[in-house]
Amino acid sequence: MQRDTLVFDLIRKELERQRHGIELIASENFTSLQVMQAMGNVMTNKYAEGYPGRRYYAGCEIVDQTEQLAIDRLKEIFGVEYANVQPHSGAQANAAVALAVLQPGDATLGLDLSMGGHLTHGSAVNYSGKLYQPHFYGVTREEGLIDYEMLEAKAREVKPKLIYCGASAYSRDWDYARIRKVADEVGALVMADIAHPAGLIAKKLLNSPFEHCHFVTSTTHKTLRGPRGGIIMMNKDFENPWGLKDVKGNIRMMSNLLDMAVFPGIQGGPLQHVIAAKAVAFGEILSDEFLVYQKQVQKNAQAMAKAFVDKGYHIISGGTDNHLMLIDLRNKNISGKKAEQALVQAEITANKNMVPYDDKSAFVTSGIRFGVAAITTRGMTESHMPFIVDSIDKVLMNADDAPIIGAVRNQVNEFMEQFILYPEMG
Ligand code: DSN
Repeated sequence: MQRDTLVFDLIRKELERQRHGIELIASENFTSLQVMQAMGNVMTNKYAEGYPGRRYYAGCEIVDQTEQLAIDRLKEIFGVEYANVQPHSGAQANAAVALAVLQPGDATLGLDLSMGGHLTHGSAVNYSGKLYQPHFYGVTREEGLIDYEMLEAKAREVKPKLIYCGASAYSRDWDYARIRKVADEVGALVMADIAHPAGLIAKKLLNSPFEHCHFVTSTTHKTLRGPRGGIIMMNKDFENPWGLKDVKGNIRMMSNLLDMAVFPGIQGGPLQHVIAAKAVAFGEILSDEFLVYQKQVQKNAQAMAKAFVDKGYHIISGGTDNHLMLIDLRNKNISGKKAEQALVQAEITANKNMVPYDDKSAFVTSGIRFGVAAITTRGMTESHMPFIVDSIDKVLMNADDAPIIGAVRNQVNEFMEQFILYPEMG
């Protein structure tokens, strides 16, 4: 068969784009070469519905071993009793927890999307807002911090069955113990979605949700730096408190209900090639090198936040504990949409984002989100952050000036030459 040069040429162009630009999308990263190689392998050919040792297909002896390795390594990383590595994405992981725990129409409580939350935590346009009865908490107007008093008041008022914590655009750590306390009071279960800070939690640089939250979900490709995918974990497997039943009417352990919610609940065949790549990534996360990386992520984020503050930018909550920051651009008279578009011209990639109490729509927004996980993987340290912030500032303050933006782009491309990406790819 003829090689499909059309597609492979585009893949090559994407490699060049990634090499030459500054990647600041907070949910992105660069996998190691071995993680990427593990993803493109013959396991993509294998059907393996079910779980290791109990599949609906023959010939699963080898993929059983990679999946078991991924499960064992993930349990070791977070010190947990239960792990499911099959969710195709974070959204799927969250859907599986909801399916296992909730009945249609049940009340849920999550961080409002417009305050930094996630679509799958009850947004009206997502299954989580259509099938269930979503309620929301927010952040305080002044400090931009999770409004725990509001969360507690809402929980007492609506008595949710499930409380979501975790966010897509929140730069501070979480008080999981406080959330669990009110959850116990109102009879709710708690799910932490740690997709963004998972790498920092893995290396104990942020609070651990595991002893306080019944379920923890994550993606594997953000700060965990693995292939795209999702995971579900529980600190301890537990007998479900409400006697939740499987389809046959049997009361099961939560691990059984979660496994069944992933398959056959919401997914069919697991992506065994991606699970192999997850196993490789989890091996990397267990290394000491990964701790060095995560510490640098935190230092870079703090250095970047400081450089922005020094230039008069308004960071929501005033700074960051993790790998990202959300900037309210209203005092700079530029929308998030325009900022994103101007930055792309300079080959700086970031995404527009609503800020708390935004007066603009989700398509325009008043904010922009920056994350440093990807540039830290490229080898950047605190000393490189001022150049990046200067470049961003120059673009945003001259968003309609093509020659100035062109000059910044040239400087960005030259700057990036020192951070080699995938040299093995030529
Ligand atoms: N909301 C996406 C992000 O944080 O970029 C992930 O689902």
